[in-house]
Amino acid sequence: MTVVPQKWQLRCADHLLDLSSPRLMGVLNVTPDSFSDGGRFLDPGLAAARAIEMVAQGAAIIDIGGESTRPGAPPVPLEEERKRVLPVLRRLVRELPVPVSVDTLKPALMREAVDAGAGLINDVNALRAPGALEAVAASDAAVCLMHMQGQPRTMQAAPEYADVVSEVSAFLAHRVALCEAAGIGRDRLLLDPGFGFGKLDAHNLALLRGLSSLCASGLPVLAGLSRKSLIGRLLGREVSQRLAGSLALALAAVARGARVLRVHDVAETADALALWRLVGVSQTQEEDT
Ligand code: 8Y4
Repeated sequence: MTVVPQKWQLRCADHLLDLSSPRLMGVLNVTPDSFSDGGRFLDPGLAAARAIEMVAQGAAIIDIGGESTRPGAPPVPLEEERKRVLPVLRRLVRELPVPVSVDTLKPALMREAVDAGAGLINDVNALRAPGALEAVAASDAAVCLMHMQGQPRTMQAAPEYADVVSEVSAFLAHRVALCEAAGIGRDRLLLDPGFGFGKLDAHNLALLRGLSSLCASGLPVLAGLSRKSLIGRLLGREVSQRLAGSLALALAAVARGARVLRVHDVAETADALALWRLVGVSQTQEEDT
């Protein structure tokens, strides 16, 4: 009898992440300039305390980022990003019972991160940098392939699509094919439409409305909507006033089949998800094993 690998499990190096129900990825910014958490977690001790707190609140992955990817943010040199990320990563890999993700575009840091035990590489560039595919292929880590039109610095200047849902899906399908050809199995892949990355509000809303079609690829989909500026624009809210909007969009994503939510407010999102589940899980969420 052939053993078919179980669906909705993501292989993250030493961890198998169960995605049979939606999971939370808690954001841990280790940047001095983060829009959201302003330099609070540069110290590995404080970062570890926040990560432990997020896991206690229900995070199934912690995502460490040392380079701000918001529009207009200055690029961070490799050495600086290494100094921010690696001490925190080493500590979290030792102390946390969940996989640790590293948000980076840089292949050199990807290699060091997986060597240090990172379970997932979160690349907003979908492994397009020279050497990035190879860096992940040489590991057992999972990768989140995110769609972005343009480059972080300029992506919001003039986003343009004929059909945003099909263009994002086609881009991701191509990246998946390249990953598989490089030896990164489908059980290590997460897809992400990249809300806010080279998208106008109309594009973001169309992508969220059409998220089910991205989920139809059969690969797990991650949605990152937490506190994003589309909420700010649509509601007229500063970043500190975006929790309610974030929760609404999180549930809208889960309703359309998202399996991972990248969030800042783990406790609050966990409550929203818990009630969502109690109300009843849709076919799309529960079918297959
Ligand atoms: C306030 C708070 C305003 C946060 C803007 C932001 C994604 C991501 C980011 C995402 C994946 C952000 C690293 C942008 N967004 N990775 N990273 N998916 N996979 N902005 O959507 O949070 S950073």
